[in-house]
Amino acid sequence: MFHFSKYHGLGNDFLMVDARADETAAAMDQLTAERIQRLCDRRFGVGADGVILALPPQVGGDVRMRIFNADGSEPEMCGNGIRCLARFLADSDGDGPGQRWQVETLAGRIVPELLDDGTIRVDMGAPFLRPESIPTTLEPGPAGLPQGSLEVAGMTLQVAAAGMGNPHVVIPVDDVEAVDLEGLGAALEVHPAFPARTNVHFVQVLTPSHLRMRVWERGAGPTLACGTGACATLVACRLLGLSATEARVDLPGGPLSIAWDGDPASPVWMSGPAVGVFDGLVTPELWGEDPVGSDSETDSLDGAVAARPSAAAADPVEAMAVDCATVCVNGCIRPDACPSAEARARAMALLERSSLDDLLTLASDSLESRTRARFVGGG
Ligand code: ZDP
Repeated sequence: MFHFSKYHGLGNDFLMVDARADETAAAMDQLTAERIQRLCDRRFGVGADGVILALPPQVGGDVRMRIFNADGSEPEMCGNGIRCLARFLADSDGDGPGQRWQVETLAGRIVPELLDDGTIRVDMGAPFLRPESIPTTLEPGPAGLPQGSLEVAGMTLQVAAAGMGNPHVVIPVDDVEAVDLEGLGAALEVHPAFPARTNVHFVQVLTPSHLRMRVWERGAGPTLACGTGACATLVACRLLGLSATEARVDLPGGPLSIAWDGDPASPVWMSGPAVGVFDGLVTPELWGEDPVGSDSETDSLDGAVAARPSAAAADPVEAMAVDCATVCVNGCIRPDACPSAEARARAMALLERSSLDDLLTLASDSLESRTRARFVGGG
């Protein structure tokens, strides 16, 4: 069963999955783009801007993070998401203020830290300012970052581009509320000036230390907040001479605090909240069965992973420790080779002596006790 925890950073929301156990990590290659779209669908699924996996580290970090947008695409980094990851790990492992995590991402090593007031401060790394590193076809301009004018939906927009591992285009405007976000956001996301598509940010400078943004995200559309976007926007505004080195950045979902000293080699610092909302289990119907050896192996997210070492990795149900009490409520799923025959016998005995109401109470009690342990007790 796919167990997730719902978290958000200023309304930018994610399904968090603890896949730090090797067998669960192996099973995650069944998380196909199509399944992510289903999970993130706000009507037919759970609903989220994306899915975030906490995975075993590969290059000496504390944990590896993979993020998937609601459309199933895999970006390099996420700002609100890494704060949610820090909060999720702290809630799961019982960590307190001062805890820092060396997180491996496709954008390099990122370091969130839990602060006394419960917010998370993140060393987001240095910005990407060379066109090929963003990537963009815009040439570097006088402000020291790629900039220029782009024709979009019949308008000529003055834009600047910066990367935080993922691409961002920043458009200073007089009034963000007056912007046609749906029209311009969607068009700019796929503009040829951005070969890997891009996140789109309209920014209004209220004062040099107070900015206001609206966001259209690559692979997610309009969102209430974008952490990497707020960082890229402060960097662009600083280089364009529109902002100070530190600013409060207001997003539709709330404010972030962003700081950057203007030196291209210096890290950008982001501080803000992250909140746990609920835990859940996804039904087999929503997860969707995929017989072993089916095509889904080829459309799994990471082809390289498809070439698995052992049969166990080919069957996520086999690879995961089966908790008959929650998984086999409708009868044992692997009667031929139940990985825990003893558990199966207990499950069968439980079924024989319990009414449906008892079983439903049991299932909800177990979910509630786990959620309470994580959100209240920690660990
Ligand atoms: O680069 C992208 O495709 C983004 N949509 C990734 C998600 C970014 C995020 N919203 C953030 O806060 O940086 C999570």
